Amino acid sequence: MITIALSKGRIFEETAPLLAAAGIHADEEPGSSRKLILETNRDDVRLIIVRASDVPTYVQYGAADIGIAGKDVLDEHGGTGLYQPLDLQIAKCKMMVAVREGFDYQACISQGARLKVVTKYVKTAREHFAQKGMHVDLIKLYGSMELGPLVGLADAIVDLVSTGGTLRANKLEAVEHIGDISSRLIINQASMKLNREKLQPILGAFSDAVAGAK
Ligand code: PRT
Ligand code: MG
Repeated sequence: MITIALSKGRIFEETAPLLAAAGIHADEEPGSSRKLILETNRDDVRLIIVRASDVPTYVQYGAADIGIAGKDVLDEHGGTGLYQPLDLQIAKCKMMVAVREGFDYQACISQGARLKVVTKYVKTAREHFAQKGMHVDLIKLYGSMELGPLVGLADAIVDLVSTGGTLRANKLEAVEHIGDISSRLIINQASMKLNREKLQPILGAFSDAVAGAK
């Protein structure tokens, strides 16, 4: 049995066409189903539906053979035990630093001010500010980072931005680009060796579908 770990929402939506290209169709829509294990048209392939940030963990420990996870999530996880053979070019966005409109971020940097930063991406943020030689106090949040600077919890946020609509709606502005994010196919390293003849065609179909979508 090949188990594929996916999250609901934008990753599933953008993965469904890739699965279809590999001849894999879920029996139910994860959006409407409450089931956490979805059977597919193939007897030897099933999908499990997990939190986006948990996908690498399921694959690392072999509870799933394959997963699809954002680079943001993989950077925080660290990638232990995972092959990352393919950039799927889906769920694209940017990791950014943002502040309240009018907040003089550059002046803070040049004065060497110690900034308070809220983020879900503590490792990414720590590495980014360390590389810039900036001293920051990082405060971990699990969501709605945009609120932090509005209520005095922080001076800045590190978060994902796609359309920019959330920043605008909360009168925040992006001041620094940390990196480009997209979702990656990940494979358990031991499973890749043991199940190569089953995994290789799926990997190949995904790879062709991504190349065709360019
Ligand atoms: O389940 P859990 O809440 O823990 O996970 P999650 O919220 O990370 O899952 P999900 O499904 O929202 O995101 C899954 C993956 O999609 C992420 O890991 C990213 O790799 C990718 N992705 C792409 C995004 C975005 N774009 C994105 N815009 N993930 C989140 N956002 C959020 C962002 O954090 C911000 O709050 O959308 C808001 C900004 O969007 P705009 O369009 O207003 O700029
Ligand atoms: Mg979300």
